[in-house]
Amino acid sequence: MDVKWGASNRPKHGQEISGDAYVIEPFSPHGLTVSLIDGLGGGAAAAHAAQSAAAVIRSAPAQNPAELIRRSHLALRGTRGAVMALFSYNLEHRSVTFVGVGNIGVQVYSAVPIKPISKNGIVGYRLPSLLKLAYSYQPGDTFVLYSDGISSDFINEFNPESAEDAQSLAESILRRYAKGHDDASVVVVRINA
Ligand SMILES: [Mn+2]
Repeated sequence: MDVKWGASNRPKHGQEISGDAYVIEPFSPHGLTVSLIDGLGGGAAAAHAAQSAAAVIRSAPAQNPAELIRRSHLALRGTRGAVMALFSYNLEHRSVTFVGVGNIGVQVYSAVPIKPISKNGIVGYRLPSLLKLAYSYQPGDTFVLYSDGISSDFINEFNPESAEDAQSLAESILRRYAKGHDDASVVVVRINA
């Protein structure tokens, strides 16, 4: 596959466990589902909510992203709830769909503008009408999902032409831009140039 990915997740200062979770799940024959989930609040209760949504996605990564969010909404009833965003790639057709609920940051460095937006809401409590966005991507494009524990300052300071691999990119964004007072996580998907 002409794609590489990486991720980094760190609890806020003083916590053992992060309330953020991510999923990076290839599926047959040319699919890749990538999601970042931020459980509301912090600690074990937030982690439980985020991990519940992650389990829903891992159990059916080929399912369309809006359906995965609806299933997560049902699975998260009675939990703290979560915000989440999801990309589903077709690596053969170089197409990707996006669905997001709540404040997961999305930055795409792309040859043709790709600017997904999420609807306001909380998975598990208030599910908005879901907006499924579809894009074509190009070789060399880089997709970044990040939780609100990461400062969006990285957007203008990161050089998308850099040869850094996806994993070191995720780690360096987290190291330099994590706010400290919240769980922080970054997922990077780089399409090979
Ligand atoms: Mn957060």
